[in-house]
Amino acid sequence: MSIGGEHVTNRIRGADVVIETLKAAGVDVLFTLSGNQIMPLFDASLDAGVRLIHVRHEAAAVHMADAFGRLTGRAGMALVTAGPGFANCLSALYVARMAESPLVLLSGHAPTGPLAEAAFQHLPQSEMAACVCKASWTIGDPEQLHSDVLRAMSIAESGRPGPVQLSLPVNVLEARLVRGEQPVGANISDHVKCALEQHEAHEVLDAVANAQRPLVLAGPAMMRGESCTAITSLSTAMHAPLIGMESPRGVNDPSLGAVAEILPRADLVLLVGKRLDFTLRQGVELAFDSSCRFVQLDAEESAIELTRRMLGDASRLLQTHVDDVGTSLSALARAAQERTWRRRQWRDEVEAAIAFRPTAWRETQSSTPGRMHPVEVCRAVQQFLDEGDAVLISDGGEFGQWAQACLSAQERIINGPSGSIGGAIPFALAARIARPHARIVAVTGDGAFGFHALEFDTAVRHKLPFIAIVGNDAAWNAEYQIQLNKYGVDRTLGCELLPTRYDQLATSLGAHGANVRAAAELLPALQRAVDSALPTCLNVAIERTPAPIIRQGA
Ligand SMILES: Cc1ncc(C[n+]2csc(CCOP(=O)(O)OP(=O)(O)O)c2C)c(N)n1
Repeated sequence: MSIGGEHVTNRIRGADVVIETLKAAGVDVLFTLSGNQIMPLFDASLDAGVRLIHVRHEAAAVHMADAFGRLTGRAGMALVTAGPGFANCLSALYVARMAESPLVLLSGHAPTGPLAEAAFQHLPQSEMAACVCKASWTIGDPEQLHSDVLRAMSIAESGRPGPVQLSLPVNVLEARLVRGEQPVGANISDHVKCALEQHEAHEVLDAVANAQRPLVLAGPAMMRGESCTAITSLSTAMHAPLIGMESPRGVNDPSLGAVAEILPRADLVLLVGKRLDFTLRQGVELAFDSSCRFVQLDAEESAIELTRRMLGDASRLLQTHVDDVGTSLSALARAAQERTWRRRQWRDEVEAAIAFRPTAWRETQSSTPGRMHPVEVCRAVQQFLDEGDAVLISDGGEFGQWAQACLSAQERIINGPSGSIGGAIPFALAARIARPHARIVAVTGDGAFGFHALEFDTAVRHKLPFIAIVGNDAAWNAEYQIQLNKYGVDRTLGCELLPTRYDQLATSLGAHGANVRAAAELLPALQRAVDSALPTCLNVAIERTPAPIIRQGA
């Protein structure tokens, strides 16, 4: 059979080009929710052997791609339908953007043409996504599918990583193309990989060497993968303590202990892929002394510009370098190893501040019968995490802050500077795929759990076991605490929840569940969760406790 003289087997759909391109680029899994405009891509996935994880809400698919991207360093892939399916993703894209997480969102799109605006589910998708993505565009020419998909992945992964959104009109996906004739694109990346020149690297090192109390501050992407290894070895070589900043609570990030107290003593801050933004303020003031100087390495000129505006005084910004920060870091780490550095007691002081937790927490117990204090929960969970390789996932809210203060694991995913809640459960499913042999533990408040609780259904269908610990205080406690503090005990409104048995919700979906009322029950419950080999929800009754703000004097 032939079409227009061409043998039919030479002709493939645009959708096949997309999926074959992804497969050849090493993509094995797409996080997706079906819809009219993307069904050709589902069909193409069948032949290519790409795994589809079909979720219950589009935002969950983006959160999963986000977590996958953070854990692997490769762009996680989400696939959603046009219009409303796409629009459901915007908040999750913002989370990924702020967490500097590489992902590509492929969205269906109404057919292009003169009547496009009158089409079913038409939206200006690229324009909408532009606010929360590194790049976004619509592919109008089927011949561009191959190179544009690769380009999207490359943009997502390079420089400051982040989400990229590609809209794929259904007529483009259904167009017939001759296999293998699409332009490859010699340079598919917009990003030029350049590192610091050697003399520039030495200028940076000189600034640190001349300081008494230098700090290295790293942004979210710098605290993952190879960048994390390079920045840790740089900081170790220079005896300049490293502070990784990933939390929306900034200098009050409970996983950084009492670090807020120490920042005003720094005389030089090396910002590495770290924007001088709200996270580095205490109230309205910058968290540093006015005599503190800055050196900045960043992939984006806009981050340098922001520092200038935040500081006001240009003389405080000694050096700036716009480069591929990952490559520059390796160059810096190498150059730093060649020098002799003096040991600074300052480094011990900073590390002690970060490690500081009130000793009273070792004994903390609940004063409410039938409810645990978050610290009691964390003591048991930490024992469990210590037993093997683990990924800790923490949502926001007050319970999440306790988890971040008290728990550690080899790898950790938190909501990130967006401060958005609700991502923990989808993060956990993707972590199971990225880390098939690790213990995956997601800690979440009951409010945040509700956002994507039905992803337990996805986890059961796709056999993705993990453990969710739902701190159930029957409240949106973070907001309840604001009401108490700001407006008074008589003016709390609307932040109550029911003491729902979320374990029963999970078991109704085919998962394992247990209701835990005492700290002594937790470790056995965690062990039973592992033995079940099922996704597990532990409903854990906790006190309504405000999040910790850690100070050494307090
Ligand atoms: C998407 C989003 N919606 C709303 C908020 C505001 N918010 C922050 S914490 C919080 C309460 C969280 O409640 P829960 O998950 O139960 O945790 P808790 O504070 O009770 O421990 C809310 C509503 C937010 N940060 N992100």
